[in-house]
Amino acid sequence: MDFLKLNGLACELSPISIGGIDVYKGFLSISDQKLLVEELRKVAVAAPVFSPKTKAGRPMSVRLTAAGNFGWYSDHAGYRYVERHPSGCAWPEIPNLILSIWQALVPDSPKPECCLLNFYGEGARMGLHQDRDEARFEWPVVSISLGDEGLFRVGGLERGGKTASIWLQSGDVAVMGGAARLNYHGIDRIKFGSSTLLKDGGRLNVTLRVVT
Ligand code: MD6
Ligand code: FE
Repeated sequence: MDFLKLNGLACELSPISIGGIDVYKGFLSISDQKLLVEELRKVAVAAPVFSPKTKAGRPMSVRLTAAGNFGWYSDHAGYRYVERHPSGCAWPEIPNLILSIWQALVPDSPKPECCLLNFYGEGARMGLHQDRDEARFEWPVVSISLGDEGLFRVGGLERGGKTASIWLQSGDVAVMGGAARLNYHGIDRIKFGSSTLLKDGGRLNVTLRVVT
């Protein structure tokens, strides 16, 4: 695998299933995580993070940006993928290192078209939601956790149903596909300062998706 010194091969690791989402604990070595942060910083320089507004008009506590053919945006008009950063520039390319994680875990899926970066500072959270802005739901979403721990909650296909939770730590990678692809999920809170990976603390989550 290019560059990556993964702690194991995906086919040899047994993920933990949480609400149907496969979580590969400790998938990325510390050196992988450091390389990823360097690459993702370059993305955030080319495409600075911003706080989109929810449909209700409140700014999200998470700051985000993206790489790839599409980024994600939201305002009063709703949630959608967009081909340009709010500045009008195209999104930077998805770093090869990130593509190799997708390739390692879901080799039979087409290449991801969006690499969404969610940055959680102290107190940031993400409410329960479904990932359903993509044109098709047959391809998985791959999610990489870096930095501080985040409490990930997963439910089913309906809001208000039973949920299960797991702390996602730096280097964990989750795959949400198959019957779980449209399950509700969110981040209740982070343990600010629990990791030293990011210079100023916080949590960085990277999700990869096929959009069209
Ligand atoms: C987060 N993750 O971990 C938010 N979406 O910060 C997501 O919203 C997510 O982890 C789709 C698939 C996996 C995820
Ligand atoms: Fe999501």
